[in-house]
Amino acid sequence: MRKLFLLAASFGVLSLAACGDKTSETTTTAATNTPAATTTTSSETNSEPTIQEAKEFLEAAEKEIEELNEFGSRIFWIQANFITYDSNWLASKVGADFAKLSTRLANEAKRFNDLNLPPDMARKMDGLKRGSNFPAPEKDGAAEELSKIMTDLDAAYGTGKFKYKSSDPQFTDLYEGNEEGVLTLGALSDIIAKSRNPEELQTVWEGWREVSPPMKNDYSRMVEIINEGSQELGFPDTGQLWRAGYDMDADDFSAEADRLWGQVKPLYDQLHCHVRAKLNENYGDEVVPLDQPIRADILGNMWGQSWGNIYDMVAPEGGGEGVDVTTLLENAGYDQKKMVEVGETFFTSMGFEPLPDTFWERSLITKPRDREVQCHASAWDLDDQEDIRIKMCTKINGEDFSTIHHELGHNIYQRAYKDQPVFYKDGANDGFHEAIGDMIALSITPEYLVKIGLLDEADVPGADADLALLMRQAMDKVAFLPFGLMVDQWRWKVFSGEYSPSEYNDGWWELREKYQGLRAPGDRPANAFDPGAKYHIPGNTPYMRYFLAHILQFQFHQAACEMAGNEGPLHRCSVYGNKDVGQKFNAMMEMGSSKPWPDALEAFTGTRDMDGSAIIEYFAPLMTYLEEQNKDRTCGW
Ligand code: X8Z
Ligand code: ZN
Repeated sequence: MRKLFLLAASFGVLSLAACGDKTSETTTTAATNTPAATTTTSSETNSEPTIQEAKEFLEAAEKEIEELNEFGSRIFWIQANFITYDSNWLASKVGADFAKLSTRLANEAKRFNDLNLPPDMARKMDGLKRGSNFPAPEKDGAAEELSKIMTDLDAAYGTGKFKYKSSDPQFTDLYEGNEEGVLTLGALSDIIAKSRNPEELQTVWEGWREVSPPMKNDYSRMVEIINEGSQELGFPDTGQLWRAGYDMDADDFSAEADRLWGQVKPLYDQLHCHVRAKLNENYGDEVVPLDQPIRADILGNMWGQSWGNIYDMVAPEGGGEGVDVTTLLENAGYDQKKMVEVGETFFTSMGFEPLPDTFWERSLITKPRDREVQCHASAWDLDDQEDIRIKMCTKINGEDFSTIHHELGHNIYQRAYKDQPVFYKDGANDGFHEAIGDMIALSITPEYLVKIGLLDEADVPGADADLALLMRQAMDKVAFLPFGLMVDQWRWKVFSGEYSPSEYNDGWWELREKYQGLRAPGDRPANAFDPGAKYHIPGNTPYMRYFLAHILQFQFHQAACEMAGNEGPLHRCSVYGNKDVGQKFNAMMEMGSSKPWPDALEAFTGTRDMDGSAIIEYFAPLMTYLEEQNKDRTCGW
């Protein structure tokens, strides 16, 4: 849950946990034993605080945060890599320390509210006053209770399993050394990706969701705690706190998300219509009725969030084959490490420094057989300097090849802003952080694959394969958009109380249907807590960032390709080897969160607005094709 790139700052210095303790109840009581508190002289003497005191407060706060960051990160790293009673205990303890520090600093910062601070200091104070994304109230024991719940939820997800024996020979490998058939999420996801048997898909899909009902009480208790914490920070609820982290009014941010969705929804609607029709051809009316939302278990992904694994069912006829990266990796005998090495080469080709030796010594790249690991991929920065790493139970396939670029993008960003003060060691907004590596992965074109020796020149698909290439991308990127949006629509409603605990699951499906046009394969049990079966809910990671990233990465790609003088279609453009683009990209990343995000966006793209028109341009030929395919169909659900 608490990977480091979430740890330091993010519009709240410590976005990982939160809260306060006895010593933080007032700004003056903390004076005795903390560096930040040593600046409280003026409040002790009842005089107005000065700008000099504010400056000293920020310097002291920075030191405290840096120290706890490194200590805490190393504990969280151990916990995520070895989930045991003791590592959970440690993570829970240090999480409470973060929570307390965050709340104490937020409260202390309020002392300077009436000062007319220079803009940079005001920005740092604002960040501190937003506390963390999961703030606990100040009262005794709240930080500890919150941190334990968050640790337990994360561990419950990371250790989740379901016993299922498939008789399908393509899954024999999953049972090697595991005759009992107790499967982890990785194995269950393989079945969802590859099985075309609706009964099997339903069983496995429902089976994984048995991991989450036990989380529900903890989750609702957590919501109570962080809402109280948010209110103490001055926000009506935690959703408002989260939405306040985008250099604009919280309500304006909701409207901004709606506006972006409005730009891309027509494209999603066309894709949905076509995919449902193709699934209907494969599965028939009973499994895929043409006037209903699509069953969420038959889309090749455990959450129906990206659909690339069922590309074979929707491949455009006569549109060429496209390129199947999984097959290329297998044919070339790549192992997991080689996949990461090649990912690194993309960044070095653009002028970025190679990853440090410690990256290779300390990262986790393959799934260990003999211990519990939080397998959800993440990127870490352990010392806010050079100790960057990834943790990933990598599979040798195209999806994970992209995810490697995604994770390395986080690491490259972290290293780019390492000289910023700790308050600004973060993305321009959280969507930027998620978009960096994805933007690079958009440059994995057939021509690029030739350059790295994965594809023969003679096998580069011609223009007749453009639709196939676009369809492959759309199945992942376009399909993702409404999922990226709905996860936090759900959380915002949970935080505001619009969904009470008894409505958690129905609310989840209301939004799954509304935005994605999906439905569960069968009735859900009364105790179901399906949101808990998606990592970011028990892992407590905000999700709107991924929606934004899916918009931003196409904006970045479009701008980069323009810089590179690309004249062909966007989906054939690769900025591999382009050092000018690398330099400009780095200039944006070096800013961290020191400036409002529109400044960072402008530095790279020349525009100050997030804008869905780049993704629309990218997929324009596919849109035309989809509209043609759908013209006699009834779309919608
Ligand atoms: O969680 C992730 C990354 C780590 S930040 C692997 N992603 C989201 C997900 O898996 O749900 C990347 C895309 C969306
Ligand atoms: Zn990420």
